[in-house]
Amino acid sequence: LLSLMVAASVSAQTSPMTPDIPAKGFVTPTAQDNYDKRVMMVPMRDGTKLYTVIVVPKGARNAPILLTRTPYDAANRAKRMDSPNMRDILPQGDEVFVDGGYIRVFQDIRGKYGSEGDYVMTRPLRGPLNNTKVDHATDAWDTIDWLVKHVPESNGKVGMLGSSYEGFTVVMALTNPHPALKVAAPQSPMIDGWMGDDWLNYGAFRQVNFGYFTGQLAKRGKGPAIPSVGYDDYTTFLRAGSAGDYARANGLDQLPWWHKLIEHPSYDAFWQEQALDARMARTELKVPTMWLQGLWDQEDMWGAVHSYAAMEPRDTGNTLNYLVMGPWRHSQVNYDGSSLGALKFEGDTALQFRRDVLKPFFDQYLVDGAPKAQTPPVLIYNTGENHWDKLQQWPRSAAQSRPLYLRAGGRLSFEAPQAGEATFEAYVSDPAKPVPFVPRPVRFADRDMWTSWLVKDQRFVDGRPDVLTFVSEPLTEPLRIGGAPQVNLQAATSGSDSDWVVKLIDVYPDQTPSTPEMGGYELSVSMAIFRGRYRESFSDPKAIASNQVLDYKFGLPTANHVFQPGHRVMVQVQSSLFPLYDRNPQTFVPNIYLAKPGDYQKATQQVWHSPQQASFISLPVY
Ligand code: PG9
Repeated sequence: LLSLMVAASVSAQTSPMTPDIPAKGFVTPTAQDNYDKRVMMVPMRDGTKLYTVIVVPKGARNAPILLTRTPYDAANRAKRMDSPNMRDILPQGDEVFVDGGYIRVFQDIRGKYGSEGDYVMTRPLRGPLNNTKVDHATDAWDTIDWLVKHVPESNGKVGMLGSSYEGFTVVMALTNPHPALKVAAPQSPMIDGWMGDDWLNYGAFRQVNFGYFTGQLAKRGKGPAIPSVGYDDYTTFLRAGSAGDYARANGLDQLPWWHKLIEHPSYDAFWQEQALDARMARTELKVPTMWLQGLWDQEDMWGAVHSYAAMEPRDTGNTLNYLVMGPWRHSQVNYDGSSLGALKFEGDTALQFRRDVLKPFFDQYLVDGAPKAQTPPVLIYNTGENHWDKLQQWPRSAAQSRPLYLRAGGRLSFEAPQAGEATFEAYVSDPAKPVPFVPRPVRFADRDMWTSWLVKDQRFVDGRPDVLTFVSEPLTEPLRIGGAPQVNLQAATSGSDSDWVVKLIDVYPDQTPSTPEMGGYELSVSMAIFRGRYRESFSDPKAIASNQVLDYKFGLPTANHVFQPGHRVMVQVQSSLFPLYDRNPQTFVPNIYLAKPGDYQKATQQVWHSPQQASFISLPVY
């Protein structure tokens, strides 16, 4: 009897041989999710459908929509982790908006990931470079139009934000905004790829982009990385030769984008037509816009601040054009902003901004009945005194341009060079031994290195025979700068082309008892590389007359810094930043991307500091 009872109870249970993968498929219970995630293919005017993820808080009514258009996989952007909580599935930067009950939308731009259509890198606006009927302005318009008609929980108001490429798509939407687009925050937007954002800096090419090209362009989804043949990218790139040689060896000449780049080495119509700051200067101001970037933004140092400047003259009421610059690396605004490399700030500056400034600003325009936010026209972190500055305009109205002179004997002073002093300093720039941009071994794939390299202690090159160093006496009072320092270099080269790298550096006192590791630290406050062939014209490069002292004028990135008493100011001058930037062969060739091994020649560089040929940096002092 007992054995009969056991058999009966076993047969009522799951047989040991029941297949363990359910025939009906497995359904994750969603009942407890506090959000509803919808994936829609949203139709554009040309019939192309774009993959759109819409995350709606459960029970939402009259909620605003926050939209980001991305080339970086919308599905993934809305899936930080698996969780029933909307706050967990969305990126860290969105948390304040989730807490505020926003509907969140991510959309793949045409041609990437789940979206239909063809992909064109930073697709130009319709016009001379784009003869189709669509661009990111029309796609944003069509998307917003669809969203306000098809998301019943929304109040019909849309805000756009996003960083970098996602910031670029925000700006594209602003060139012809849909009436429901009520507010925007382009964060580190790619605005001018030739002048300083992403691809080049004043004509010098950033080789770190090669991995980005294969990742973005080899396929619709995520493409492959470039296999690393050695541990030190310095060696790898040096052995490869020119950027063109490296590209060919690694298959990049299969990518049309690479051909577009090398066919337009100079600032020709291809680049000028795409420069969005120039475009925004001609665009009617309609949407309150908060331009945003990091003060040490290693990718998009140009865009936001120049776009703000382009629009500012027309924002007479100070109600539509805003600027925010934090002590951040690229896109750090959306993560933790307590530190960058060796620098520590007063709390989580990124969270402070998102919670106390960005969110109230968006609420004002998007949330029905929200109060007017107390948004300063300019909010910029003071990197020497470690606090936020709220200002009416940028650059600071009080800032006066004051020349800081390079002087004989490696000195730096506000007094101009005197007669009788040595008149120049010289060094040999050897393309076979370029100056590294970070200590070797260089690993482009090392994210910590890449995100913090602009604040690296510059002592690692100070003293190299091919780096000139000019340094002031310890300051007896604070030196306050607010604006973009301007380089005025009087320099000669024995070659017929040359790069000039200038760094403005804050040298900490030898001893800093509370932070001993910062003793003597050489913090670059602002730096840039300038390709000498563009001395007279960015669009029409010319060979440099050898051994003639010529002036090189260019702007450094914006700084809001106080050099503290006891600190010294330093300027370093060198002719390469490798392998981040491709080497200048120092012999004039039609196209540096395609330089041949024999074109690379040593050159003797002279930096002049005579009374007649004085080199200086104009500092925006206040
Ligand atoms: N800096 C990246 C990028 C922007 C625009 C074009 C290409 C690359 C980014 O972080 O999106």
